[in-house]
Amino acid sequence: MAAPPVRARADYDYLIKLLLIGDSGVGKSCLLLRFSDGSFTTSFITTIGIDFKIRTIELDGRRIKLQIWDTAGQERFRTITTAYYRGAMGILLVYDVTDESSFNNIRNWIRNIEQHASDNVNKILVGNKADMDESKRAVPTSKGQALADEYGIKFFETSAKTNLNVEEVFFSIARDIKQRISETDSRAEPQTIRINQPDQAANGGQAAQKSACSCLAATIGGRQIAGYIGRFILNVQ
Ligand SMILES: Nc1nc2c(ncn2[C@@H]2O[C@H](COP(=O)(O)OP(=O)(O)OP(=O)(O)O)[C@@H](O)[C@H]2O)c(=O)[nH]1
Ligand SMILES: [Mg+2]
Repeated sequence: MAAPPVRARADYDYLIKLLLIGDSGVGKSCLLLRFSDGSFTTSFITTIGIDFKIRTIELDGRRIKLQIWDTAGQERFRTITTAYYRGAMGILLVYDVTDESSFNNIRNWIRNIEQHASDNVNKILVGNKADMDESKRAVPTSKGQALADEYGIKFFETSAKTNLNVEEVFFSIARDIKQRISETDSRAEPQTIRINQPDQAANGGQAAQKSACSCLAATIGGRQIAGYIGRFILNVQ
């Protein structure tokens, strides 16, 4: 009888970690609920600290597991929420098109990213509540676009209520991150073990171990092994 596989195959090719930030009340949790569950509520239940949801999407024949962290916009949770910036591969900066101060604060949120996130993190600007009556609008689309252009990032106006552009925002940033990851992989030195997808944090490092072990098996007999092990340890940390 054949031996059972050591580990079942992961149910995704890439794990992408996203973070939603922006002032309290702009609709971060509603955008996430719309994207993950397809639902919307008008009641405002402010996020306490941090929360997350998962949705797996398909991009160019690859399964991308999106782990989306939803932060509290309230100042009193800032210490907790900024601790999550470092692990993010992409950040959605959300403001409310009917609330000018939430738009003006985007510059502060970007400063927070510069201080706490990885240098290569992907960013996207999102003007939410675009369904609201034009008489309530405080930030014209052109102002949102100009700010995004200034920072060289993509921009979408969305509505969690009507589902306007919600899929587009998440798919757009996921596609950009996937491209960045694959470009980094293809530039890697051939002798370096690439511990890429699936993410080691999500499965206790087993995937990383598996990929390192198969590489070691293929190169046994050479003095390079010590170097490989060293790099492996660095990569899985
Ligand atoms: N009209 C309209 N209302 C929205 C939309 N998105 C969210 N809201 C409403 O805005 C309020 C705040 O939404 P939340 O998603 O809880 O806001 P948040 O950004 O998560 O706020 P914090 O958790 O405090 O940071 C709720 O009453 C929602 O119903 C939208 O696209 N259109
Ligand atoms: Mg919230």
